[in-house]
Amino acid sequence: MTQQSDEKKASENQEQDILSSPLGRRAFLSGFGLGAGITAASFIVFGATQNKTTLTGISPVSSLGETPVNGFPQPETIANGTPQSPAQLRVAQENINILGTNPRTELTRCFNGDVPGPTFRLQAGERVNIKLVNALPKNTTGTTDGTCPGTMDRPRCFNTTNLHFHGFHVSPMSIAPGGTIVSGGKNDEVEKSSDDVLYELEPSTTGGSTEHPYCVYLPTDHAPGTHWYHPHLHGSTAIQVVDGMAGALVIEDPPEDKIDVDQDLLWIIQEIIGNSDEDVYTCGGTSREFTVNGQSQPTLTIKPQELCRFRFINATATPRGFMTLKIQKCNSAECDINDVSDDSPWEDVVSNVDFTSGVFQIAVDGISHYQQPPTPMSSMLLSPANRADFLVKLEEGKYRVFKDTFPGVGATTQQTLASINVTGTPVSSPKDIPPTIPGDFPDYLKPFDTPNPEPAKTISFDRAGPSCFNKPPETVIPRKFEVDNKVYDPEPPNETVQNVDINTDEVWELTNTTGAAHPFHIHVNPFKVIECNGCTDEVDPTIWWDTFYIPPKNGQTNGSIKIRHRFNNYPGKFVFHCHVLIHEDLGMMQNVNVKGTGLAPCQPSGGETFTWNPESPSANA
Ligand SMILES: [Cu+2]
Repeated sequence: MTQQSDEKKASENQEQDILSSPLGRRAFLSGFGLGAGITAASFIVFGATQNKTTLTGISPVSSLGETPVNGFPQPETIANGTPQSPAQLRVAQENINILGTNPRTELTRCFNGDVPGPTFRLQAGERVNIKLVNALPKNTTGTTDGTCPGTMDRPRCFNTTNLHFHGFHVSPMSIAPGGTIVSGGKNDEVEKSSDDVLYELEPSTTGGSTEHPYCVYLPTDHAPGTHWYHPHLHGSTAIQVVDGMAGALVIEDPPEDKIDVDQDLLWIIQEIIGNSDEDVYTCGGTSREFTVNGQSQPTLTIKPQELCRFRFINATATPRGFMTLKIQKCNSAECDINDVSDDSPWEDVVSNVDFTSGVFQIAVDGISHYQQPPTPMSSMLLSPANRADFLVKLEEGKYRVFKDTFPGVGATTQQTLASINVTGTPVSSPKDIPPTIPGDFPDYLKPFDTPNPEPAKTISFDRAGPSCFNKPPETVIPRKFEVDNKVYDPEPPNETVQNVDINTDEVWELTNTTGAAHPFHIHVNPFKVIECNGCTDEVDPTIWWDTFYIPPKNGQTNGSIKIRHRFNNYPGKFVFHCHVLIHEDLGMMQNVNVKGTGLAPCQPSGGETFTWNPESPSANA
């Protein structure tokens, strides 16, 4: 290794290891303990932004959802709207009270005055009708007139927003006034949008609010499962997601495939950082205790043998959000919930292979393991944006949901996310965990019936410039995150884009030339991971993902994965990117053009089609 590459490696480690240094880690963890454990250092970590001014005149609202289950918070569920009367998601800046073990208040941009945002429970074949209202103040970062300019390698437009329906197999396009099908545009240039993240809803420059309707038509054969929505305005995605702008999208099982459970519970994991600015993008910038459903270490109380479905959503945006998620039991008379020592009496739950008790995975990224037995598993790698569903049936005792470190990601922290008390009289006639998961793959998720071809595309994930982002005014060249050594460019002539044909499938090889892991996420169509170089665990090639981490470079060897995916049903333009959203905002994103004829936006299955040809992007067929 040359001296130069040694230095590069050292700086990449520095980028990752701020929180894993002995002082940093101890300080971070001690902040969760009882008073005696709190040191001066912990206040430096947690108090980093406490001197900032906060808005006055806004009374704090509770982040506790409206439908707690035995004291365990659940986000409010709101009904889908109609085209004439859409459900409303109103984005404004509010003080949020985070309740629970370590209460705090955060000034955040949020949906409908709450964090997380409301839950939508939907059916396949349904048209999702949402009006997004932007009541944020006008932009001030990098602009003098409140509009949203900026370059694609810097944080920008913190008060411009939009919506992404993460995990949905739907059209990525919009409709302009007059009916032309388009990708992107600002405010009233676009009449309504499906899952178009290139659309930008700027705030009002004269006070008041702006608004935009979404019409997201789920196909009749959409797989039921756990997904989520969040803003996706390139340059402010990370800051808005750490603010707390995220909510659950649950597509319900059809009645014949529904697993009968006693409790169906969302677990939305967030690191809510309010009143933030470019700090979010710096190395070792502001960090916070992670929450579940907007609470610090909430407690779920259930009965022995009660059957629960847990739907975990990793709604985080920074490298700290990588986690090994564990459900652990206290195997001692007494356990300290925050004990992270090697000889801790907390041990991963042991699952019985006869399904009488334990923790069993049934779905990943919103797609069930159809016709397979539920997988005994009480520990799972979860990258930012991943979801995982489990059937859980526990014996009497004390349990915790623990966020452990992620292999190869130095920035990840250890923390207890929640407690589970299993107590009381066991349920008299317990519900059964099914021996196989009911339902079947729809056509767009059927197994591939040909051998894996050679990669059609090889795409690298790269970093340029210094190891840390520097807040303006910058005195050094900026840190950039890139794909194929280029920062994201949304428009021709230098558009960064991959072109594919509709209703084809391809293998892509994704390489990581950096010392940090990058969770690859692509919109509209999920993928299978058919090969991984650098993964610590074997990857099941039958599982569909919409987000999977590309392992970091190890020595001189790049990390890499090979994925295979289809581009079914929906022509148009969408994106793939790193779901460490601070990397996305600093440039690690590209467009995808799916060329050909297929379903138009806001159309039901079998409805009107259009042809997308990037040489004439406004042409309707
Ligand atoms: Cu990344």
